[in-house]
Amino acid sequence: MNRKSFLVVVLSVCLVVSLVANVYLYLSWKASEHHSPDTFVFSYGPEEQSIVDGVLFVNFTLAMLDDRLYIIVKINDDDYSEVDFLGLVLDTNRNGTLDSNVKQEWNVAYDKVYVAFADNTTVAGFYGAPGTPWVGTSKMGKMPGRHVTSFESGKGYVFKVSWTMQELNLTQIDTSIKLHFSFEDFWWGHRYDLPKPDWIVWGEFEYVFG
Ligand SMILES: [Ca+2]
Ligand SMILES: [Ca+2]
Repeated sequence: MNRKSFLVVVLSVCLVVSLVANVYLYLSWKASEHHSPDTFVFSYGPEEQSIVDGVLFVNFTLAMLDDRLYIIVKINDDDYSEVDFLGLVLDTNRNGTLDSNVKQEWNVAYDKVYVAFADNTTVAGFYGAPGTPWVGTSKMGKMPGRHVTSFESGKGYVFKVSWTMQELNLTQIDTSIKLHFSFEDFWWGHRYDLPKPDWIVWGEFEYVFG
């Protein structure tokens, strides 16, 4: 190989390496632009709840894709009831805390409270009377929800719901949102009495999406 051919080979190799590096960088950039889903798992032992005999798991998977927040929640409840529900509170008034909406003053921007019944209906929800940190439901006004629920014996529930950034009052500079959840399992007498704490689990977390 003469000197000229050798240089051509070296330059060709450099070009290929550069091309591969650029493709890799492009793919990395694409990957970071599309935030990968995040998972949050909560567990409640038999001493903390009466919903299942063993440990109850509430498994959140969230993803911010194309300006839409997707939420998937798996709960290993062992029996279906149309009035089992997942309550969600999202910090949509963007003050960094999850606020009670029980008082409902006309000039206050409240956080979003969403009730996802197992039968895909929803109703007005109320969050956070002092000392009762779970979501309560209105007795009237049940309507089709925007969520989709499935129940499989031996596995439990999967709740799926999504909102646009605009619906959640999020802008491009926002990088996280705080959430509260409550899951309430049906028990006999449920409709005529106060909720029983051991039929409810709840938790809070902050989802960082950028
Ligand atoms: Ca149940
Ligand atoms: Ca708030």
